[in-house]
Amino acid sequence: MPRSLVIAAAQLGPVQRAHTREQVVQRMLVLLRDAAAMGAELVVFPELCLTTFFPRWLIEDEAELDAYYETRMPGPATQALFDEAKRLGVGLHLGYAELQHEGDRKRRFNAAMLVERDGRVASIYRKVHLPGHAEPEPWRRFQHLEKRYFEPGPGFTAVRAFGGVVGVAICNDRRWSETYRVLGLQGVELVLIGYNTPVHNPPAPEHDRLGDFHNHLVMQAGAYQNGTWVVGVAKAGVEEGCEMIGGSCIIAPTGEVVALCSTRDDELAVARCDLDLCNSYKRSVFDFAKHRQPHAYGLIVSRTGAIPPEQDRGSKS
Ligand code: ING
Repeated sequence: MPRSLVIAAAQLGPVQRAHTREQVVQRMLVLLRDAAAMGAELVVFPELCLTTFFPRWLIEDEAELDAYYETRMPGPATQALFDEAKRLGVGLHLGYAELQHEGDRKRRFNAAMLVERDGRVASIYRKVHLPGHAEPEPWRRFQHLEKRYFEPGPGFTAVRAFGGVVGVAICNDRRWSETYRVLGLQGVELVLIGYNTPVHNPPAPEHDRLGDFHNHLVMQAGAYQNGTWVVGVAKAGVEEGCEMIGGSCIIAPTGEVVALCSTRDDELAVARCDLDLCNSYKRSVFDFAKHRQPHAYGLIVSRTGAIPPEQDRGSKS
């Protein structure tokens, strides 16, 4: 009996500053119900899906900034979504800004929660790779202040859920091969990744034309090189004048895209994912125990930035 799981990538179109959480949840409920009607057992929503992508602005008033975070998940606005998912027997993944109070200290994470079909919280992941910058850079068309508004999370932990081994990553994490390999070394069979990705990247505008290509390149590579399914889900479209890519997709362990959104609006991409499709990769070309050579990989952990060799070996001096 194949361990198959019907998964829906539930892409969201733009969420404007004026949109309330309740309005966004109403859109999510439509996607959830449509996905359930299509047989989905897990519905994957994007990164920071409840609000507009607020790191694009410098927000100096702390109360204004805090208003973008959740202190409880589910909270007042999302309880209806969690209740409906449980009623439908459908699992959820959703990204949100998490504000924790530790004594008189505030801790802020770019988080994502995985909820099983019975409503149990299977995992809470906190984004490790925070792109952008911590101090405002006025030269940019828009800011990307994730390093200002969030702390890096502790790491990548796969959990048993939905009949398999499931990992979560968020947005920029998907660009780093370490993300998939740390999960791969836990036997991951399904990696869920929400993202909010502007088309324009101010430090490297020459990359803009390749945004959609790089989006799929990194997730397809991660899937194939670790013998896992990967589901990438965008909050897409033009938010407050900032254009964001779509391209939400479901990628098989073969590396192939098997379901794809074609708009930048609220849209579902659904596929039946046979988790046993991972096995032929995990037991052959990517049989880690048989083929990996950790003695050669030390720099990956011991070194952060690249350090080139001192000089050209062929040089006379
Ligand atoms: N967004 C982007 C991402 O990694 C970015 C940041 C944009 C990186 C464009 C490179 C190019 O997809 C988030 N939220 O991480």
